[in-house]
Amino acid sequence: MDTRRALVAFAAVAATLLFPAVPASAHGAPTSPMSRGAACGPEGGRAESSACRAAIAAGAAVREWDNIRVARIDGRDRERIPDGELCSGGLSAYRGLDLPRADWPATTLTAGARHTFRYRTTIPHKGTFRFYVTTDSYAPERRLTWADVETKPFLAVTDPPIRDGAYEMPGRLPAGRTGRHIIYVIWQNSNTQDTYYSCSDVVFRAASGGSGARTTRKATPAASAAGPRTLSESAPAAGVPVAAVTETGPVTRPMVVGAVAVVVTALLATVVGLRLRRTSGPPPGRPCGVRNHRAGRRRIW
Ligand SMILES: [Cu+2]
Repeated sequence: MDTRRALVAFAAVAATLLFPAVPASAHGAPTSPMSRGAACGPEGGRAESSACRAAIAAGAAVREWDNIRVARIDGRDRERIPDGELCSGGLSAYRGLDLPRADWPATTLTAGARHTFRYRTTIPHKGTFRFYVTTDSYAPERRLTWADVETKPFLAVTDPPIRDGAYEMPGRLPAGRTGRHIIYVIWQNSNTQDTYYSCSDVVFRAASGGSGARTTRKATPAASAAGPRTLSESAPAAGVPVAAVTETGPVTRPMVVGAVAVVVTALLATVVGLRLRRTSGPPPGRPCGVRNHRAGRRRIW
């Protein structure tokens, strides 16, 4: 009975590893505040908005919303990314994200308030995130140029922790802004040659007078203490061989069961090994080799 249950467990684990319900996504993009690519992508829930439809029609590979990256920029963002193409990183596959529109899906935020910025990833890289806000010259109906982006980031974080599949960066939103703006995020990798670009549309409401900058923070940290670890890629293999060996009963059945368990374990080890090798990324100084984790899916550009 126990062996059967154990085998079912092995099969379930193997199936999860071999056929994950959600395809692994590459690289990353901001999800709080939500970036254009992420909002229009399959998991963003805003693909049907008129802005996203127009972007996709103009060319926006939103299925790879997390792949807006350019190699060998080395911090020369303003020299290398042309005016009017900031949101696409100058990549033609994402040119629809550059459309000047006042109706991009936007996150409403309080100017000057604390905010936990989130940048979704499942393939971690080392590097520095820099968050910039648009200046008062920004007008949504005009193409975004470097002159519309402040020269100094209001937040810069190197190698933040990953929680629930996203880099988490507590910070403070820029003060003195009202209305529609863009938070422009540059993620410069240090263990690959890539730099990632993204535009997050936001609407700043003025801080309510009197209460100052204090905001009621949601009690999310509890989850990290007691909640289940979601990154369980390497965990399942640990208990596998033990369960097969401790089986008691007739001599022949355990041997068959043991042989099956060995095969399953070897399979698991291979899969886990491949996954670990993939997540560890390329050595420093080389471009990220993970071009498209949704390989096999049709490109839409
Ligand atoms: Cu990558």
